[in-house]
Amino acid sequence: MRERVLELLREKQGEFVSGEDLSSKLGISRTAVWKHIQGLRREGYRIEARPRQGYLLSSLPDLLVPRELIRELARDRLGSEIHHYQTLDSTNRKAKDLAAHGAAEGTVVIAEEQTAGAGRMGRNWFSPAGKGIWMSVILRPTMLPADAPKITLLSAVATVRAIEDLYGLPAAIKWPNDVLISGKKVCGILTEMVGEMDALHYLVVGIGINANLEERDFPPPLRRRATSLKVELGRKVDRRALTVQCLRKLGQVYTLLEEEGFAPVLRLWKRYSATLGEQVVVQTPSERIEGRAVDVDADGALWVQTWYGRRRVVAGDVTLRGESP
Ligand code: BT5
Repeated sequence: MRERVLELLREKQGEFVSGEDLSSKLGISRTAVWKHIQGLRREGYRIEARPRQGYLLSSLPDLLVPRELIRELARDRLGSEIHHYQTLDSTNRKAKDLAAHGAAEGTVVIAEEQTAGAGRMGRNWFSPAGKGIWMSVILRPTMLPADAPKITLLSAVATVRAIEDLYGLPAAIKWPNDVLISGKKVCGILTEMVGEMDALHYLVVGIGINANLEERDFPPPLRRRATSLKVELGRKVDRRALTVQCLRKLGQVYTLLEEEGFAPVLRLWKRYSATLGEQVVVQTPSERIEGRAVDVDADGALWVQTWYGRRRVVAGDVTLRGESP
């Protein structure tokens, strides 16, 4: 019933709808209408109430409410099921839980705030309330576990395209998983896989985008290296539109991978790369490699030309020349 009250208010957005109208259209009492209005207000909908005029929906909540996202994603591949939380330790952790219990491909977990947002290799991801997009998507691709890194590259492409489409900002990808604007990190991606040696069960793609953080919101050690869309644009962004666009692009590039293989995805990745051609230092789990980033191959691995030959890197952290580590 709450949904139907909202639908009627939405139809008349900008105009008052009388309580009497609502109660007769829905076949409920005016007190019941009032209760639903109160419920919607608690969810963050701004609804004005005036004697004799009724109710007016003046704004939607600045929250990533599933109902608002699902409406927009009705014709898309991902996001038909969305779990939204005010606070979670980590959306990746929650998504893994749900996937382990059979959640379908395309299920999305979103939190307004994460208390233990995860980066790669046990690092933390700073995720303050209401300021970013902290979300995880469950995918169940038919691929080998060794192919999972391709999904990280693919997700970075999708995010860059969403940012470019909505804001015209020149975002670029630092191998493997960072999205940068003006050389600073605006988004990080953490892909986690659950499977056996030769069978991938599912993947969780965690995407963290700094949407509306101000420079002062970042802890001091991050300030030099991190940025947000708000900082870059000089205005607040609509987190809902950004979430929708990211999921839409992710679905599209994922379909491209399934239909045409990794080659076209890799071409896109290279177009947005901030890494290729650059002098880099790569810290892998076992060593430090210095040289020029010359290629990313069909498996998503980075090739570095060093003074002693070419090296292939499958996992590691890249520092670009001029960037502080
Ligand atoms: C990443 O790791 O960049 C992956 C981040 C993935 C976060 C998303 S949010 C939704 C989902 N749920 C989760 O729990 N995680 C995912 P890595 O490349 O290891 O980078 C981590 C490093 O980035 C940290 O050590 C900091 O230096 C820096 N960092 C932390 N928070 C940041 C932020 N909000 N913006 C920019 N840089 C940040």
